[in-house]
Amino acid sequence: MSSIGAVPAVEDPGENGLKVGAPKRASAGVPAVVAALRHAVGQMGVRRSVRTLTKVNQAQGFDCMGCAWPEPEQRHHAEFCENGAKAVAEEATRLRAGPELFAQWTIDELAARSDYWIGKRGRLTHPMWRAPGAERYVPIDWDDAYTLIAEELAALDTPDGAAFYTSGRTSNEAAFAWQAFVRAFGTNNLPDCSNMCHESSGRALTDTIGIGKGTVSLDDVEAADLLLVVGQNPGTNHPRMLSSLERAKRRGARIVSINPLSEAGLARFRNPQSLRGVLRGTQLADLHLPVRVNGDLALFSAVNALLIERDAIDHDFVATHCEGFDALRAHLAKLDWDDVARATGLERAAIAELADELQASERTVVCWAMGLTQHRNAVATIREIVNLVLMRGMIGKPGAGLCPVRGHSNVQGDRTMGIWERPTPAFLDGMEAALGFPMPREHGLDVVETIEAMRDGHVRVLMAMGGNFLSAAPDTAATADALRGTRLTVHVATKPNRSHLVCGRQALILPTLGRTERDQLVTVEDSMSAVHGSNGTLAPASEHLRSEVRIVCELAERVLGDRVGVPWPAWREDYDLIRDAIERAIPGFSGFNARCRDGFVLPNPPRDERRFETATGRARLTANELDVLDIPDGHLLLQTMRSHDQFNTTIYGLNDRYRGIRAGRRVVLVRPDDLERLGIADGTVVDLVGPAGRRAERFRVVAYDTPHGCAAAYYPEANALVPLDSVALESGTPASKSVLIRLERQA
Ligand SMILES: Nc1nc2c(c(=O)[nH]1)N[C@H]1C(S)=C(S)[C@@H](COP(=O)(O)OP(=O)(O)OC[C@H]3O[C@@H](n4cnc5c(=O)[nH]c(N)nc54)[C@H](O)[C@@H]3O)O[C@H]1N2
Ligand SMILES: Nc1nc2c(c(=O)[nH]1)N[C@H]1C(S)=C(S)[C@@H](COP(=O)(O)OP(=O)(O)OC[C@H]3O[C@@H](n4cnc5c(=O)[nH]c(N)nc54)[C@H](O)[C@@H]3O)O[C@H]1N2
Ligand SMILES: [Mo]
Repeated sequence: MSSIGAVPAVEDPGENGLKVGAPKRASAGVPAVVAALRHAVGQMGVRRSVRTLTKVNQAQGFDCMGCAWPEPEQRHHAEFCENGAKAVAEEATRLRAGPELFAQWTIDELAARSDYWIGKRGRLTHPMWRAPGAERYVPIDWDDAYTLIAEELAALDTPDGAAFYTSGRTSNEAAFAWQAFVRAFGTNNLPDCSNMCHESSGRALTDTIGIGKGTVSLDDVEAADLLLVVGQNPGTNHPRMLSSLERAKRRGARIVSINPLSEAGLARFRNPQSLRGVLRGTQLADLHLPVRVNGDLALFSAVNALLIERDAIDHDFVATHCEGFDALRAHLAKLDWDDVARATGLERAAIAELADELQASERTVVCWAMGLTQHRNAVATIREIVNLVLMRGMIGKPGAGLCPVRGHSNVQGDRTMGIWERPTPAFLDGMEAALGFPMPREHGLDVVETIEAMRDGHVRVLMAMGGNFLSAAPDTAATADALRGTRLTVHVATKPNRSHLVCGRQALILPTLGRTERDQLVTVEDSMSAVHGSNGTLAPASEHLRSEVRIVCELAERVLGDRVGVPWPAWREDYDLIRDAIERAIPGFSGFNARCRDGFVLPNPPRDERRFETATGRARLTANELDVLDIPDGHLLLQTMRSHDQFNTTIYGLNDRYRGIRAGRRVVLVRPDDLERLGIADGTVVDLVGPAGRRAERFRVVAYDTPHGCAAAYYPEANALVPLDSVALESGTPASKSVLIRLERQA
């Protein structure tokens, strides 16, 4: 096994093909339809494309796994977007990564290929096993695979010697069974993708409004008169959100985008579902604030200071529902505007313009995503946004509220089901009452803590329900070493990925059904707390695939026998029984089986009745210390982001159409005058050198409009640069959007 960095600096086809053009000024439109169909037909063929794409997000169809944006009440006959079509095509592909693939190549040879190439091998078809120290994976029976896992788990000194990761595609039913199994086994080591994603949002919101979720519905978004879109690129990552923004816009809403980059999706949107949209498009953002990377805490502190100065405060709301106003006012009165200028890179006039917009608005919605959550000061930044929304009384009324835009299609549902390393005592009480066995109370490990525990030899078995742990995690080389130090790594997956190729002493790949494939009805919860069913319709990619629910229940039976009273075999046969257990265990699910077919919205006290389940029953205004990241001479502050042709670590293609980049991903975007200052020409090939000599090799410099001192590169190629211990305070989320780097010319 090679011990160097796990992501090789290779691209297929050769990186010489890389082309850079001008960034686009509009999104979607005909090019999006063409791109969607090209991907779909390329992977699935014509007939299968039509059969599959017409089922996306329909009442009788399956929930699109492209993102967690909700579906409208009135569904369009094509309720999906370009990137949803790519996500579907990627799963419903006719290509197969069967035992022949693993016979032909050693594990190291596969690991030397790019993520793009690995993903394009197709769907996994058989359970595969890497024997101790073996060079290759070989097929294994399901039964033997379960036995191997049971033996390794039994050999641990303590149940805390294993960790059980979850990615956010897992259905509610599978997630519920999975956490029940893990807690019956005896640990809360349930790290999940949320730890790297919206954990900072959950922490800030729970802290201040008493629930770790947003407070708006789709109707609120469309009824708002002002929408802030902060640190989010919906044109690529939530394209269906653009339709909602367009509808809001038609009703006269104003939109402000706050982002170091001027993303095409927020400029002009050509709605492919209407002729007018295709021909003319709608200008979405009225105001764009090119904030410096990591500058949002300063920006929102400054805006809040201005609103207080102008007395643009909803004093009734604050007096009735909030605490901490006087302390916040005193804190913001001391705001240092030089710090604000340094952190945001914005003129005071531009910040005042944002304050004007907020002051004029009766119904404001603030949307945000990874541009805010993946910084050291992320939790404080989101609390500052809560301050804004509370002081303006923008919670619990139509057209207003907080809207963290979730990523994975069921990441929010997984949390509701208990995929969480820090469950509350109340949650565990409910679960114990419903399932009848005692649950561990001590908090478990999140993603970063799991990596540290593997490194230090405390966690010896890692099992993952989906995802790509290695490539999603920070500090790729450190994570790879940690994984290699374990006794067993197990991945339940639909397609091969890098995590399968950097193994423990033994390793298993267990192939599972995807969303598109025939199984019993499952349910998911979207970003706005709506729960509904999802029905796969395609024949499974291979006869050897098992559903996630089945895998969990069979494994639980093997590992636990009848140690706890859960009827695993019955759960596996009839998911209705799992939903009955969910109904007993988790508030808000009464009548679950009867209601899930049509869908329903979970209770949300702040939204529904302006009730805040905090210690005092009031929403908390908080004083947050400014935390300004200084960029030393010769350095840049790098954010790691998604291209238009990827879903997290799954690379659909090598283009980032809206940003004008084609046929390559190893690029670093830098402002032209910063390049001049650094003495590096556009087009130069450089290594990115991160903290403590961490290095990502061979990136082409692209001159691009981004604020002074900032840079951008794609995830996961740049993950090697993110130190394991560089995390958001309080939430532990890797600070993958503020990495100090320098550029080093290739010798
Ligand atoms: N097609 C597609 N859809 C997806 C995904 C995908 O990979 N592909 N991933 C899914 C998942 S899991 C998630 S979490 C979401 C992610 O959705 P996004 O959050 O939109 O994803 P990122 O590409 O990480 O983009 C972050 C945006 O934040 C901006 N940004 C970076 N740093 C800062 C900052 O300091 N301040 C501000 N204000 N902005 C900043 C970047 O310029 C970029 O526009 O999308 C989901 N949907
Ligand atoms: N530097 C940097 N790092 C980041 C981020 C960033 O912005 N910058 N973003 C972070 C974020 S927001 C997230 S959410 C994480 C994502 O982290 P993960 O969720 O771990 O990663 P994905 O790439 O979404 O996982 C893709 C794999 O999931 C498997 N899969 C797909 N569908 C299914 C299914 O239905 N069932 C099962 N069992 N497996 C399936 C496939 O094998 C596929 O290879 O990455 C994080 N890492
Ligand atoms: Mo995410």
